[in-house]
Amino acid sequence: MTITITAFERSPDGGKGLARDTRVRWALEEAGLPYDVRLVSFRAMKEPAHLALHPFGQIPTYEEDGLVLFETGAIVFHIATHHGALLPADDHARARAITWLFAALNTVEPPILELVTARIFEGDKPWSKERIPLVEERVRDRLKQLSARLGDADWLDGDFSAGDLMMVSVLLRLRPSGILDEFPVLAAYVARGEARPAYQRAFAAQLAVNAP
Ligand SMILES: N[C@@H](CCC(=O)N[C@@H](CS)C(=O)NCC(=O)O)C(=O)O
Repeated sequence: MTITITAFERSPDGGKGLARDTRVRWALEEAGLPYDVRLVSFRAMKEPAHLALHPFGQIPTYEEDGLVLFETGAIVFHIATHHGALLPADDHARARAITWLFAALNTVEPPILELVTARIFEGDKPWSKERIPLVEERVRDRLKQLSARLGDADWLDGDFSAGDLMMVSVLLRLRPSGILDEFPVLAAYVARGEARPAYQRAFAAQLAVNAP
């Protein structure tokens, strides 16, 4: 079995690990699966060869013996289900872990992405100064709820799972804004994720590409 993922030839974050190949690398490391990486430029991502793998011309993609996947949620879910990692055996616990995987992507990531867009891509617009505080409040509302649910637990539901991997990955995108530090419970949760040896290996691998 050969697994190949795609990643930015040069990530806009310069190696901070915020590009989404990092979460796939992390899942592969947690599962103990070796993988190859094909680096793509922004131009190549929009060309037919890459569009055949990813209809939206983005990274990461995942290829495994004829199977082609895109969307990090689907990729991490596939790694977890087909390679026996990151999901509990008990049916109910497994369903709850999958719920957190969806929650990370569908409920927590959208306001965070909105903030990234507002700060980075629309920061020079005349209405940006009024918009950013509104978006920040939406992020804080979500974080308050998430922090209350996590409480003093290490992970969202029992042992570390694909749900935690995705939630930590999503929360990491907030770090440049400083908002994560307003929520010590979540900052500590993210730090626990980052301390995992599999995350460290994934981070180092993407850094080697982006800040050699
Ligand atoms: N929902 C997708 C988002 C993929 C995505 O936005 N990838 C970014 C890199 S982190 C990208 O390729 N951006 C370049 C572009 O959209 O042109 C996923 O989770 O895989």
